[in-house]
Amino acid sequence: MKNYRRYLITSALPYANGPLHIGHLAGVYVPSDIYTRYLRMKGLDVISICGSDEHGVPITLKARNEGITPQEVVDRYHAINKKAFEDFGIAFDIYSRTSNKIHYETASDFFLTLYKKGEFVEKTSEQYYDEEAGCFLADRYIVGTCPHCGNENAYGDQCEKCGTSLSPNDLINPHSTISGSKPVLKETLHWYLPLDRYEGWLRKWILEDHKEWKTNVYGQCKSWIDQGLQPRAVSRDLDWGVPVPVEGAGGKVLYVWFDAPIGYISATRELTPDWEKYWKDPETKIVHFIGKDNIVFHCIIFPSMLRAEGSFILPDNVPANEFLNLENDKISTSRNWAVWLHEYLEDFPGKQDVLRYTLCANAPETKDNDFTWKDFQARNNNELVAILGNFVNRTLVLTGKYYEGYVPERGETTETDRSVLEEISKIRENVESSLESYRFREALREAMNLARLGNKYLADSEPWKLVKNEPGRVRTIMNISLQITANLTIILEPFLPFSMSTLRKWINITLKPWDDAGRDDLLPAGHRIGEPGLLFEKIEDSDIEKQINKLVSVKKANLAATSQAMPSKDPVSFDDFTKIDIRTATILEAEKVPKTTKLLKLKIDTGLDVRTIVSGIAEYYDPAAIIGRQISIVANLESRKIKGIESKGMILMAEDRDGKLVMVTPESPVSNGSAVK
Ligand code: B3M
Ligand code: ZN
Repeated sequence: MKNYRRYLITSALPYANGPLHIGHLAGVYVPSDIYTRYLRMKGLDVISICGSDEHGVPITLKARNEGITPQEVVDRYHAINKKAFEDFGIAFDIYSRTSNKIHYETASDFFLTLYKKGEFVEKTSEQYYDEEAGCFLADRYIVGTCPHCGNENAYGDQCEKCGTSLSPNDLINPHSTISGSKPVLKETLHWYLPLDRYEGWLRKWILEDHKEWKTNVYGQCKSWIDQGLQPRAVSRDLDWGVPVPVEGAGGKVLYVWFDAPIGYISATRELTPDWEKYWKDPETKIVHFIGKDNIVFHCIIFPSMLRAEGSFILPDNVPANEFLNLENDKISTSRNWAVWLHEYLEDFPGKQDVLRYTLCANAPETKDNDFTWKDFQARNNNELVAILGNFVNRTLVLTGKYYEGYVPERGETTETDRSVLEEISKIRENVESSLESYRFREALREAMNLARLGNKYLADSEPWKLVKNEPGRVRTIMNISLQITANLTIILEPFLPFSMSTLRKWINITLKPWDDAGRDDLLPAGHRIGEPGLLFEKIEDSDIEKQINKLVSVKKANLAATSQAMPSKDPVSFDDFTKIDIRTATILEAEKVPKTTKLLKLKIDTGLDVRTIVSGIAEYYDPAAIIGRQISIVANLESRKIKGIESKGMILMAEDRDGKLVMVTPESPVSNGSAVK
């Protein structure tokens, strides 16, 4: 492995248009913080860079919705998010922002350099324009009716109700959210980064030279490159962002994904006049921590920009995580389905490390993962309290009790003692190699093995039974337990910085360098330790229930907010109504219609006859589970051929808001063929 002179660690710049939640921490910031703390403890030259991403359309939309300026939006969330990071011990060297002057200069210069070198392609295209407001409209500024689900407030890029991605052309009755008028197409000029020119180079750089990248990252890059890269517009018609620094480009700004990664460079410039050595000297190792939705920008587009510029080095690795779900559902800001960091701290004050621990132990490293409150409780109670806390507590309490808080002399050691002491260095090496390959879950598990080792050592050697008759032996056991404790404050420091700092106070030592882990003399005999407290406390069922109830209320509120029933149809006469013959019936047989995903073929006893009905319910009902079920049918519907099967009648189903179909079943059993009226 190459030895680098210095490290530049970046963490994705969160958008300053909302607060941070556990998904952010688990995906990006906990791993980047662990990694950075580890490198710092190794005594390496490392800087950790982050800041707010303060441009982009969603910020302008939020401002419009709240009747404030985009600057006010980003000021608010920049402050909130900066504080949340500090509260959770995410120790960046700088937390900057892309609305800073230095960023405008850096991004603007970067664009100009590429522009002057002829690295862009200029192209005119047609974009939606609001003639009343006199401005172009980003897709998000166009709303209309979703052609798939009828939602009248679907955006020009996506319907948030049914999740379909759309283009403004798909919308029925599209209108501008600014003036309400119907948008028209108008020509506009933009600058494109011709990614196609970099395809061959990217293929070699990533697919051949970086085979060690995480498989999720490598795989995404490969699929982008294999599909063929297209020129990407790097400017937008918008009035919020870094102005395109070219004459005649009034009303155009840099695309947020062009300026945001340059934000890493601006932040480094803001941090140190020596910034260039971090960005331009090949002796620097650059690592970008991001979430999976940012892979293409960090692995394909930004590197192409850097390469086009010519004087920058490229990242050595881009360890992206997958997504974290919450209680089996996608985290969503608009649906308020999240654990917000500031709310967590209100409910669990002082328990930052418990969350850091759970999120790392369960990080979505190779696939999406689920955060559940039950797992959070179990991790705390069964691991932090029962293993780590228990070991530390016993060690410190016994030292107080037997030796008035002075570290006892270590006498002759047994083979077990020696193998326990030797194990510490091995654990350190294992943690190191996991961290170096960005396997943080594994690193944490390994680090906790030191606490497990200590716990087992104490439990097996039972000093409390020997203290009367073998005081010399007990001094040795306690000395070794204390050395393990001191080593814990090194090895667990990157993961649990709050608790380890507390523990260091109790044992009266300062933070030691990483490479000291493994030493058996961190606490010399005669060293005085302080009064211990409880490192971790049990989390009660009632605390967890409270959190779960909170989520249940969110689900209910969401349901109520979206439960607009479909408008009623035109009136019909009673006579017309009685023409429809609705009857009760029982399902006798059910099977999937081959080569279809939605259809079931049902054999039905209608009381009048036994007949076949084909019904589009296969996505909601398992054939085996509905045999014997009583249902209601339209008995006199003209028969139809569906996939070559004669279907006589129709089963009545209630269609839920999300399109889910539910059978309309008599409340208690009735004879088949009973009329429903
Ligand atoms: N603001 C992160 C996101 O997708 C985006 C990252 C920019 S990193 C240069 O939330
Ligand atoms: Zn829809």
